[in-house]
Amino acid sequence: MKVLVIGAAGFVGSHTVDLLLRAGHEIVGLDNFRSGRPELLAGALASPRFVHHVADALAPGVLDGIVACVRPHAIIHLAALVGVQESLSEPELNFSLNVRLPWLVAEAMRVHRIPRLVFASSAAVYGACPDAPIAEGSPTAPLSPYGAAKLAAEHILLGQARAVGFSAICLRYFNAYGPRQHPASPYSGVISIFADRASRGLPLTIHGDGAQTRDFVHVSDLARANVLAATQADPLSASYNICTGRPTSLTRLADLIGTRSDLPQLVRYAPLRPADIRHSCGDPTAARRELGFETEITVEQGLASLLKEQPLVPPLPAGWRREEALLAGS
Ligand code: UD2
Repeated sequence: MKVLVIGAAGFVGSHTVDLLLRAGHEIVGLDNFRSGRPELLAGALASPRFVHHVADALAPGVLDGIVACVRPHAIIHLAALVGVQESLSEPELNFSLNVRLPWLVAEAMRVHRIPRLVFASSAAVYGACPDAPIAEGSPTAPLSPYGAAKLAAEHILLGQARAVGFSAICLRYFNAYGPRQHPASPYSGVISIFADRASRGLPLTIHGDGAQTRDFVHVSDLARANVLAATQADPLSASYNICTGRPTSLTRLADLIGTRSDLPQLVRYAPLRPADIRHSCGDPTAARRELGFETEITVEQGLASLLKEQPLVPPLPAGWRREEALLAGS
């Protein structure tokens, strides 16, 4: 099957491309490396079944030209301005990338009669929803331009799908983590930041009391959800939570890192972030029923493999106390 992946060089995109290639598909990538990184495609580029276009999908004619030329069986649209904070500082870019670009994709689906679309949406569409767990029927009330744009894009794509007759699967990712998420980015998730800091012997900062919880989903599970949604026979066009259904507190995360480290007590507390959501845990039932998707990697397993890739600090030199090691490393 031929698949066009828009946003192929991103954190989720590159894992999705790798998985599609492993499954024997033919892939065309599109990414302008705004937030994607060329090095993430190094493995994929070795395959004769992968071709990548470096171009801005928003530029006139680019998307239409590529879709016309490739005529894929499915499009996986992952390109986005990622994250709440960036959407607050760059509202116009948020609109262009997270609303206008999905609309261009919807138009390309219509004009070129592409049968299947998978769209990366976000748990941000729910805002501070008090439901536990949060199901697809729970109220959506985004708290940020990012969440609002993702919800608008879902409506644009699902409306177009109903009008034109293609299938559109919007996947609402909960908190993503895993290899290739850049820990230095201010938009990186807490697990990548914690794993990176632990590996350098730096203290972990918990904003608030640490009792807030998230539903952490490993990127290889997200990639699998994308591939299933793109290849599954006749799934229902709809929005689906991509989540584990298991909440993990920040304190538990820090403890998990501590138990694998020489430096168990290196946590400092900082004020709660503005607009921080207290609890967020998704209900994975609909994705299991309609897409046959279930997460495979627990946060304990995912964190352990991340820490293995980023080895923790070596044992302290004789006579050093932890504080000295910290000062030397900070
Ligand atoms: C995630 C997404 C966001 C949006 C939102 C939807 C990421 C990076 N962000 O925001 O784009 O989809 O979910 O609800 O995936 N924290 C610390 N110390 C740190 C970093 C974070 O205590 O060094 C806390 C933070 O205050 C929050 C929790 O960890 O309570 C998770 O933070 P996050 O930035 O990983 O993700 P979140 O849920 O705010």
